[in-house]
Amino acid sequence: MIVASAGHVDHGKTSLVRALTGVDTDRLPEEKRRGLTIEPGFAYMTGPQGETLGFVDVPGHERFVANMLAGVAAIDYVLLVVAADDGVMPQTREHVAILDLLGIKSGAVAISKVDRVDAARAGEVAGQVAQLLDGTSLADIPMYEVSAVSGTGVDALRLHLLAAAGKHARANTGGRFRLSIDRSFNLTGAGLVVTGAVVSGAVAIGDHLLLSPAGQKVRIRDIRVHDRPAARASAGDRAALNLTGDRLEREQTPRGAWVLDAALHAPTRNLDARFHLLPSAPKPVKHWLPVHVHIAAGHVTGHLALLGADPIAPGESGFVELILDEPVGALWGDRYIVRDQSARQTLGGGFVVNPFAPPRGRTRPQRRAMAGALAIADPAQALAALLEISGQEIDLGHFAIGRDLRPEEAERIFSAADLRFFPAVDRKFGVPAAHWSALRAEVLQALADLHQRLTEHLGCRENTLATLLHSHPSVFLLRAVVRELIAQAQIARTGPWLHLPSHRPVPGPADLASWRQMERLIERDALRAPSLSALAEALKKDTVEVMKTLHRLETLGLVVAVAKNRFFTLKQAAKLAGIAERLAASEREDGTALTAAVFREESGIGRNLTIEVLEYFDRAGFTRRKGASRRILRSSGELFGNAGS
Ligand SMILES: Nc1nc2c(ncn2[C@@H]2O[C@H](COP(=O)(O)OP(=O)(O)O)[C@@H](O)[C@H]2O)c(=O)[nH]1
Ligand SMILES: [Mg+2]
Repeated sequence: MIVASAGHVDHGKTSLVRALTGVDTDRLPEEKRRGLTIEPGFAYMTGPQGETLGFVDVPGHERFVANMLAGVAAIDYVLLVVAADDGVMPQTREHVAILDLLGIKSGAVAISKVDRVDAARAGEVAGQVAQLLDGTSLADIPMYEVSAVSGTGVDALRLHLLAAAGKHARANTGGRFRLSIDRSFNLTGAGLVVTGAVVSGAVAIGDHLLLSPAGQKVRIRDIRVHDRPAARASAGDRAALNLTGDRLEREQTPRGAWVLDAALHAPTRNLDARFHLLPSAPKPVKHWLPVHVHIAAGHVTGHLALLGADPIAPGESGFVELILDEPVGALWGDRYIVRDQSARQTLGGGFVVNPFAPPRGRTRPQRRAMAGALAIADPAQALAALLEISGQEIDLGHFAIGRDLRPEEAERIFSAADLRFFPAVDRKFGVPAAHWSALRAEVLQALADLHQRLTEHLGCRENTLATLLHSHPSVFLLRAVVRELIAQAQIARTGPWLHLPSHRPVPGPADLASWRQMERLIERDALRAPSLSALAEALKKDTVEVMKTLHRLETLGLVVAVAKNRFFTLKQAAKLAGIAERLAASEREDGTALTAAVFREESGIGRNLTIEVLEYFDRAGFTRRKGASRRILRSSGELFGNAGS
């Protein structure tokens, strides 16, 4: 069990830890000189039954609250020290508020320096402390009157702490491994060592992990737990890990960084969170308040944005988005503390409900409702509540990481919810099945309406379709639904146009005559379509007139505008797409399949046309360029139907 001290400066925290353990935790020369704790210090002891107690002794001075926060991050037992002569002082209050916000429920109070006061005064201070703790997470914890000078009460307190350690249930040993770094240093001969509290899971020598948010791969070379060599460390331990890794730098291990299982690496700068504003805060929280956010052992600057319109008044709670100036690693339920811009005062804090805040819609009521649903602790219930409100897709990968769900567990929860799954750029999304079917129906209806009102057009582009829908689906969701409808032949795509398969606009007699003539000319050189001016010349017509006709033929789905001054027949475009598809499927020795050089060779359309066509394919969402080659995003059949065969 790890015990953190807390309380006002000079109230005897360091002296008491020394009296309990025999270890002086003020180890820095400056601390010795000033008789003042600046950095968290550490001490360990073992009881008669082998119970281990670790102490984190934190500074009490108001200037070092950030260091105090680093010390109490991830501990679960507190020793609140209040001097019997001074009684409750400002940092006694601030520390208690912080411990309450961090949700720390176990601990003991030491009324210290009782050698300086009479019994009545000690009792009076005990009363003050009880009043202060009333209504907090630490209400009703036991109190001990002690003196580090005379030794009064020290043995009784030590016995109590050892008994508590014996009974103490380890936190989150089931989760994946996470350790919040509070110190790092280079040790001659060993290399980089980081220390901190293991928040979840376990680690063994030889394990491969990641530094987050840096993303640096590391291997665990050596482990010490509570200052002794160990083969493994697990949740609830304080550990020192000796790390190795290619290009590993100490800069990658600042206070507040994590050593973690690679599956939990998800740096973020935007988090939705539950926030409680302390009653002591000077004024309500308004939108975009500049703050210091303390999360795990570290802190970053950033802003608080309100989710919803109403300011949060002192003593009240609400949902906020934390917008951070630098990325942090954080998961669902992680506690955080907010201090004011000048880092003088603790304003409040709470816990993270969504480490991956949506980029938009902060003021929409739906966003607040989503945060509320995500605040639910049980993942299955949270997902159900979320689906009820959102109707939008849910990033299931993010959901699983945020809650540290194992793949089996995630699968079980997702399949129990009535979801439709769909992929988008290496990610997996889900929407309520009912929402999916409603969107299908809406798409079919929108196209039917469009065809009725715009008889001379074959259809509309996908982004135009999006604007015709009242449900405002995301690009990913609409694309997935359209893809399914095309696969089931409920709708068709011809070139850029989406339409109902039955819809065939009939060209007027003049357009039909032009088309017959033009088709022959455009296809005269196989796949090499002529430029607009060459076509006009061949037709002995004015370029602008030819252009007008081509645009009409384009809306009829007969030609596609590959570039501003070049039109291909749909059949040519489909054939070219077929070539691209074939090339992409046949992997070459150098790993590049669909390159411009190879495409030019296969199609015989020459250098300039090759570039025009491939860039058109990129714009049409058929291919995506990566370096010299391209990969296929959707089938040519999905884009051009069977016009090429
Ligand atoms: N008389 C008396 N003085 C104490 C006791 N504990 C600490 N002190 C003195 O109080 C001062 C502050 O103690 P320290 O442990 O550094 O307090 P911290 O700032 O809370 O860590 C030092 O001068 C100590 O010698 C005690 O039990 N009795
Ligand atoms: Mg001290």
